[in-house]
Amino acid sequence: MDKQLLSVAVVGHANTGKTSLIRTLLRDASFGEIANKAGTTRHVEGAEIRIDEHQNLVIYDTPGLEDSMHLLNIIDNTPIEDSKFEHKDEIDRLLAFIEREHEFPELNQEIKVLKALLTNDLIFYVIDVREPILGKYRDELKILSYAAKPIIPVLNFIEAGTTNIDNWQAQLARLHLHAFVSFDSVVFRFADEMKIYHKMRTLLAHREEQLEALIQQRQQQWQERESAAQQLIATLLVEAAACRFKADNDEQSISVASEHLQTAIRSLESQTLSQLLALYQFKQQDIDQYDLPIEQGEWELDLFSSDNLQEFGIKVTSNFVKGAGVGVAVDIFAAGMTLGAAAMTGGVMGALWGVKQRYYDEIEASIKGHRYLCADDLTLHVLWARQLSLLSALQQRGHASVNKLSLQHLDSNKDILPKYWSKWLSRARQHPQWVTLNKSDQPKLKEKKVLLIEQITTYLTSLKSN
Ligand SMILES: Nc1nc2c(ncn2[C@@H]2O[C@H](COP(=O)(O)OP(=O)(O)O)[C@@H](O)[C@H]2O)c(=O)[nH]1
Ligand SMILES: [Mg+2]
Repeated sequence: MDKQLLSVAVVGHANTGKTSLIRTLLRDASFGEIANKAGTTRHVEGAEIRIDEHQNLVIYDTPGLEDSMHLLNIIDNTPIEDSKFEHKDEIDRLLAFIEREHEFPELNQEIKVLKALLTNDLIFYVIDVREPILGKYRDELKILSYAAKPIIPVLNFIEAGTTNIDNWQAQLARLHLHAFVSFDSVVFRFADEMKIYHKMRTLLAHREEQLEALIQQRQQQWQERESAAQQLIATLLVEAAACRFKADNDEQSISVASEHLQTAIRSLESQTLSQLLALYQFKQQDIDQYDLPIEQGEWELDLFSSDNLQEFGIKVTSNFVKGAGVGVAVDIFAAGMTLGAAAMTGGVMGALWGVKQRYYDEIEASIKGHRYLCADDLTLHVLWARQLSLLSALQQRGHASVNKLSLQHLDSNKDILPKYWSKWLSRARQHPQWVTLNKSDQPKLKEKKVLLIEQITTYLTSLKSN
């Protein structure tokens, strides 16, 4: 069976953001071409959004309507006396005009738009609300109305054009267009996208089921993706905290171990980064274009640079020595584990065995003059803040924006750490095996790790709903 299609044509004046809107809806930055000049889209190009195995939503991009006054004039003067035009209405007039397209080579682009109007189920009419309401827009809307298709005006650039929105609404209402939506493909909100689909469902009553399925599917996809991302971040935190390296009790050995530790944690963060970008379908060229603080798939700013503190608004408190830099790996004993002086003496090993089995390695290391290095709290704080900022940037931005959006403005509460933060860290630090767990490992260990990741993920989810 062929797929059932629901089709939308996106029309509007040149440069109102038609291609950008489609990119954002598709979550695909490679669709079409975007430029800050008129006439980038010269032909009709379509792309599909899957609803389920039987149905798709197809969205067609169209060239801008350039000279609507001239076009309207010609259409209005196109004769429809011929008997083949039985309705003698505006649709017939459009059809009669299209039949004579070869006479109007200069209107070649506009005619493509007219064809799209007639062949699709619904029209998105994209408006740059920063523009004053000029005669050319009224003419455009009049032409659109001839096709007698449901129209959803999409008010774009709402962030920059707030003052004009009321005027546009009033004008649209005079033209019987009440079901508009506002959208900004740069400052993207998932709720706005949902509004578009809800309006479609209202206007296309006979397609209600199909649109309901689309709404469900989009919502589910969005949530699944978000929780997958939260899980990636929680896993990163747990594994980075669990990371440890053994060093002898001398400067040289400690510095080598620190290097290893930093390399390991950098690489964990880097893996998470590529997983997050893949999850949100950002490709390398998109990142360059959008100027995220990422270069060649890596964070521009090194995790262990103290510049992170300012960049991510982290206030340095308590036992951190100002100016000492981030990522000074600390002895695991300094990181909150107290075994008491007794643990340091010989013979105690046997006594502790069984009771504090978990600390066996540390005790042994300290007796033999070794120590373990793990990431300090501040490093993990920076790591956490970076991931939260990145996630919020990936979620908020449409696939259409080209301006730099600095991460640090996205979340002013980054400095507030979760209530159980220290507990999480100390639990992870006690389980160095968690970094490399694989299938053959004990299910018990894995279970505990999964449990902690779940707790952190739940915390992240609760942040969202507040
Ligand atoms: N600030 C902002 N810029 C946008 C928005 N939509 C599109 N743009 C920019 O406007 C320009 C024209 O967009 P484009 O999608 O090519 O318009 P089209 O000619 O109608 O397809 C591009 O530079 C876009 O990045 C928006 O909602 N907000
Ligand atoms: Mg375009």
